[in-house]
Amino acid sequence: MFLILFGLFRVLCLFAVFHVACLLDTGMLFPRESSSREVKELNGLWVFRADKSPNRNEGFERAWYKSRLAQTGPVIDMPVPASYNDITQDATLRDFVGWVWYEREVVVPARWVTDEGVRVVLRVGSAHYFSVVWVNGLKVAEHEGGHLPFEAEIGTLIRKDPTTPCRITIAVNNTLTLNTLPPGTIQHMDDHTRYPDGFFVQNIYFDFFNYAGIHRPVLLYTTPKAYVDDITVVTDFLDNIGLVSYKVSVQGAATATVKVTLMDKEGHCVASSSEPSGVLKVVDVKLWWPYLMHENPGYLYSMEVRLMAADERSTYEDVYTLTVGIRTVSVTSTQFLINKKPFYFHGVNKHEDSDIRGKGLDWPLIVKDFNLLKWLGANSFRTSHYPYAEEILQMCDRHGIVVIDECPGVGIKDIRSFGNASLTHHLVVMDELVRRDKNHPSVVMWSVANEPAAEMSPAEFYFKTLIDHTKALDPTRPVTYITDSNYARDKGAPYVDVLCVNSYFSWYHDPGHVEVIPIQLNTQFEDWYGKYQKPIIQSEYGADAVSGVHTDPPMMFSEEYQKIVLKNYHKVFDQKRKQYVIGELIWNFADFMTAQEITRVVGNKKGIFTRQRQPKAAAFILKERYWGLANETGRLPPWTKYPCSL
Ligand code: BDP
Repeated sequence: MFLILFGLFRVLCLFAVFHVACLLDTGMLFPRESSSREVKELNGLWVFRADKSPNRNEGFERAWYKSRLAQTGPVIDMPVPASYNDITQDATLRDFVGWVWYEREVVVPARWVTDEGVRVVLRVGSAHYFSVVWVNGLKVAEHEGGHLPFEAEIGTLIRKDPTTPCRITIAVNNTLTLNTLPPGTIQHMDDHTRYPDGFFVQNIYFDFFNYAGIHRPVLLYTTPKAYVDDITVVTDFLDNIGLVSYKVSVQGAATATVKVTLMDKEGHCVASSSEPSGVLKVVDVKLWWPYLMHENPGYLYSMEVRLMAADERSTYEDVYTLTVGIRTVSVTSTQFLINKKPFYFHGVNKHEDSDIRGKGLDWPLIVKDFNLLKWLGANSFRTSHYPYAEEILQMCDRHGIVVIDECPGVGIKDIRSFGNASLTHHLVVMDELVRRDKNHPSVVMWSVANEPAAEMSPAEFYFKTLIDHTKALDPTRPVTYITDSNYARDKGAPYVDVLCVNSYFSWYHDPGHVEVIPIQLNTQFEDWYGKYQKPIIQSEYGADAVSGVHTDPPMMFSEEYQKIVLKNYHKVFDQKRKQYVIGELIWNFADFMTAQEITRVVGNKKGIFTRQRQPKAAAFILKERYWGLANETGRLPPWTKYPCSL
């Protein structure tokens, strides 16, 4: 009994601080259909026009949102979701910097218009980078940042003139500046003896193509006027009792009653409550376990939240169902614990990247990637270097793939990007990220940045503020950022919970000399652990291999070289994972597109799969290793028993 009370107290304490520091005042629940909510997807073909005027501002000067886009000039078809860059044969559109315009007309169901008790919400899953949205020529939303959703309520607008179709115009600008996340700079070349008039380039400090456009689904959804705006769930367990602490936020009603029902996979009610917040107790709990750590990974309960409210005109009922995985996460000086058991990350770093669609959400690709992760025996990935689609995190929840959830803080290299404006925006991005992803059991750690110039003096204040803020937003998950092993003095490292270190021995340093890897990697681990006494993840390592290039003895860029680099790293991991190394994430899952550079042969080739998801020789090395690790550290479901036939 005492233990249960203590557990309840612990979960309530964690919960009390959850969200105190968030600057946002509304929720961002994933849109789901229910008996009270409808969803209308607006994916498919949109009308498109890039603003190629010299100042890229003609669209605003001539108010392209006021009429049909086709009336302003030539338009083309553009699929949504997709990056626009690789859709046409036009190199100037592939490399375009500035505003592009999307438009779509929608026929809205009559009931949405006539029923004043219905809220109609327009939601953009993500658009890169800065977006402005109009409905029938009136501005409804602006959003900064490329990888997170935003919404606008448009009910009153579409009711203004129910006879006209609803015209949605979205202008998207991919320009990156010192204060955007990721940062970049625009450089104008004014020397007319060397460059044509008006020539400028977008400089970036990260290693992937700056794909742009509407990358995730656009949709309309409805809720009743009084509705469930947000739900926050924190879980714990004691012996066989699961504890689900929850809080429901309601909008649009002065008073409302709430009924919360937690159901198991078979749909049986396992706990319920009539309070808007509280703790549900689940007897004989089925915990959420990572893939390959348990016979039944990714167990999810469903939490149905039913809200009832009334005003002088009507009564409202809203129903929203959230999936809930019951698990805990904690960190010691040498271990990462999931459900109080040591967890070793054997996984990958990914990108949202593929042929033709660029960073556009694509279901065949998502499912293929999960099949490859499972084939490989990977139990985890990092969302390098930005938040991935919610649809991907839902797959992780269901399949038990553990996620380090990274914000787009990649390439913070210029001292001016450590200033107030950048920090303020970075804090808002963390608010938006935690708001969106806080309820995913698969997300076990936040990463606030990748390889920032952490040696610079403003880095200490910047990262202390950012990490403190993130911990205040969510005290239930560890926080990290990814560091470059070259930084002898990393100003943010004292503030992270887990050290995540990237290194490329025998590639960017001592190219061609794989024999240096064991000694350099050993030194890296000893130095970092010696300084901070925190568990370490090798968050990146790898080598480029052009698929089909073979050399013996191994040479850089051949499949054999990639293999031998990996094997040399693995020797050291095997010594250190018995001490304080808690994971290894290969760079990268698949080849991916980058800007055109002399060091890149049509993109980065460090994938163990090609961009088309075919294995290189290194994939088999990793597969052998990961299944071996899983056999040693986990409990394999019978249907996944490692096939030793390599
Ligand atoms: C790392 C970066 C990653 C790059 C990788 C590489 O974090 O974004 O793609 O190097 O150069 O330092 O392949």
